[in-house]
Amino acid sequence: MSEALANLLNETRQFPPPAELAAHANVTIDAYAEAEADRLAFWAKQADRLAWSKKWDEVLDWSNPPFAKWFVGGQLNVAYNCLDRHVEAGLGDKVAIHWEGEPGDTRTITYAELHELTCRAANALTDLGVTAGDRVAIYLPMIPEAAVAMLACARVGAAHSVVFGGFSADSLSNRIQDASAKVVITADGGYRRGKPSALKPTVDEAVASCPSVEHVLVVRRTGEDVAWSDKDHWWHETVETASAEHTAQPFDSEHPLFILYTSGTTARPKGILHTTGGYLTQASYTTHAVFDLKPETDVYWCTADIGWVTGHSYIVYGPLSNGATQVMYEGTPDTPHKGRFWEIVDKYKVSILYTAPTLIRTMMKWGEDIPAGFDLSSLRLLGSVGEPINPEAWIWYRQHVGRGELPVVDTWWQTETGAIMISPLPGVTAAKPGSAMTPLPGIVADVVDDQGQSVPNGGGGYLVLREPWPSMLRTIWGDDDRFIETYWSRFQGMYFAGDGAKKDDDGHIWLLGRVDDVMLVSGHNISTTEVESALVSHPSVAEAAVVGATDPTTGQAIVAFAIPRGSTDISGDAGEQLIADLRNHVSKTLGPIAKPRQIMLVPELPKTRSGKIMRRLLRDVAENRSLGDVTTLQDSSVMDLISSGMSGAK
Ligand code: 6R9
Repeated sequence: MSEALANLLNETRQFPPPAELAAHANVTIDAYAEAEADRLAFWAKQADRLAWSKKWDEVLDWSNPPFAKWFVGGQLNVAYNCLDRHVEAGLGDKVAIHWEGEPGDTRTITYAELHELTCRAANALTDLGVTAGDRVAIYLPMIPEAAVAMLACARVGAAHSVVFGGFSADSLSNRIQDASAKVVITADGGYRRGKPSALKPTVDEAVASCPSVEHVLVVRRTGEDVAWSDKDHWWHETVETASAEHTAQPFDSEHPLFILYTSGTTARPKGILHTTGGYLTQASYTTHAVFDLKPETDVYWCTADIGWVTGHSYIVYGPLSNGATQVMYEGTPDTPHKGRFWEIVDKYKVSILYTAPTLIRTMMKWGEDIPAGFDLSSLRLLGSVGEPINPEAWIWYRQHVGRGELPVVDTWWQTETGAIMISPLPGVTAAKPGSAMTPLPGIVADVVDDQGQSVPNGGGGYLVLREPWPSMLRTIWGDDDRFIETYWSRFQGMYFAGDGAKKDDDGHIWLLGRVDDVMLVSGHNISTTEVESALVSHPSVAEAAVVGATDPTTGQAIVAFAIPRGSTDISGDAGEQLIADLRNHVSKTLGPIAKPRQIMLVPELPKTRSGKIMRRLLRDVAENRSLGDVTTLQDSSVMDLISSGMSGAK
């Protein structure tokens, strides 16, 4: 990181935890010292929060790095931990899921009911020939059956591979083939933006090129007509008629639990493999620690899709292993109106809300009047995940959703890490807007320079993890070499996360975006995140994405795409004036080197299904290239909007 830009963000605001929360927090400051004194004993204690059929002999086997084994010799069943043990503890009547369909239909599912559904699904999978060690692909909308399908796989020891509903037939087929999945669980369709959106035709097309698939299990959700083959079985005719009796069998701590493909912005998708004991230990502990979840009183809502790792760890395994009551929502935030999220918070009295910066910035764009129209007084904690949250978005979230008083936990982690790694603790940390702050107890993260040397406070470089952690990926499915090459070769003995980061003067960690996205302008490294945050700090900008485009004089030049806030006038001269203002604003905030060569005002940005901005496509636009692979885009029409606007640009 160049010196001129090493300390660009002069963010000095800091928000201590509310006294009331701190006084009753699940985890206190002592956890850091405890973990530091004996990291493995600390994790063993967290593993003890789960029910094991057989206790482990050794906490960590790291004799063959980077291949870790956690809780070696231990045995447990993940579904038992998420369901049976709560029912056995007398909590069968407690609501597990308040489900809200996009059209407004609802289902309330207790732990006893979720257990029963999962047992039936486990029996149905067994009847279809699924046994421990098999793989099952799941391609479903956000309906309770998605959680049931995952838990049923875990129950019988089959690894699930969840693929975002809405990915193309090619993407689905590649993922099914890579894992040699035996069964696919899907639905006729789901509801998106007010209408049924079919899934089954995509599965039919994908399965045609997947010889490993023996059966397709189809949930009826929309009731639309579907083509039918002899591999197909209706969920309601197989699962719902199967026996409700099923005894969960324990599996080895290192038994595969799931494969999840990273969105892969450039390369071939990587099948990230997670296993049983370590994964559940950390997913469960972090839910307890970071969200301060009190299962007796909280109503928790994570707005992620189940096809994203966030849905795995913080809708299914983390909350359910803790016995939480949660909300699950099928649809989009603006159907049928822009207040839908706040209406849901109000209706179910949600107390913990976990969402993504993209959503917060969208809400900023729509304006604060919308959340102000609902009663959000049930909320007591807010979380963010997926991208760096710009300081202004953080402040807006706290101010307009959190009544100016709620803690915001900005949680850094990855599909590969399996669970949250760097985050404030809500009862301990005085959070700074835009910073993920400190590694959680038991996690050893650092920022290093090109040579792998730890940078001093105030310095920037690459985010690494120095010690193995329980929910770490175990390998890339079928490709140990690529696992070593991608994550463990950049720096000797350290996990390379692929994110740029810096330490501020207090040693707190700020994430700066993927290192692949860093721009090199006249010999200076400039982080996309910092320029984007500078743009979002302007009162007229809701959201921004920045890329480096080839430039004959500076090597790369900064090209920015900005979405104006709600009522900003951008017609004619007003638009030109705003662009000029924004270029000056960035220059003033970060220094002249960071002044964008060009700024486009756009209505939308290209995003993945998990809400991450796809800068690669914007780079194609900025460099006048035809677009690369768009199959992981949430909405492909966005690129037409942007490209057509671009032609008139200077
Ligand atoms: C959980 C998840 C991982 C990448 C990660 C980083 C970005 C996630 C972040 C964040 C800054 C945060 N990321 N959380 N960047 N602050 N709080 O998102 O997993 O989809 O695998 O993405 O997302 O770049 O490396 P995944």
